[in-house]
Amino acid sequence: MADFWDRIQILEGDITDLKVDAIVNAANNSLLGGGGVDGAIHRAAGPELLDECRKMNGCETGAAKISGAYRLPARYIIHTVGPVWQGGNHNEPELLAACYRNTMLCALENEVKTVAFPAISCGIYGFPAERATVIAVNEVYGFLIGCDQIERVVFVCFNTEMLSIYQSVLDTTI
Ligand code: AR6
Repeated sequence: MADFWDRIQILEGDITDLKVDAIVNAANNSLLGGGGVDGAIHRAAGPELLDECRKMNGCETGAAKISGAYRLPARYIIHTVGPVWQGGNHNEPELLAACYRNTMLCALENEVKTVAFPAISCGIYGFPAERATVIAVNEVYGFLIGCDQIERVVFVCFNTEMLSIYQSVLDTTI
């Protein structure tokens, strides 16, 4: 087993390039694709992904559902639906925390050992990046403490600004 701190990593890049057991998709309730990372994942995985997603009956905000990854180097995609930011008084923090927890539970149930997350809700859904990052890091950290099966969690940042937010949250909150 790797040292605990080696189990949480951050990197700047495109999540569709990662060869991990599961990448996480920041999807919408329909699970039928969209813009942002969702669009990138569907484009890279190919049309078979949409065929499978059509049979999944959507996904509630805060929940997570797993599919195959088709043409991606990953084995699975775990789709989760983050909250749309509406000012912070509409349960957004709790719903975002639920996305991370339910995704980790889904990973556990499917014997996934390595998972890569994008910054759920931080793009089109408008969640303030620092607040979202604190939630992401705390939920994943708390989960990993009680779980040996998941060996590595990667937070994938799409640009340098997001990378430095994750870096400072990791340096200060845990
Ligand atoms: N790899 C890693 N991160 C990425 C990539 C990528 N290829 N592309 C974008 N990001 P967003 P949301 C980052 O908007 O806010 C879709 O239409 C991006 O810079 O993808 O949860 C869905 O269908 C940002 O930091 O997801 C929903 O309707 C983060 O991923 C809606 O957008 C999340 O941005 C979900 O919005």
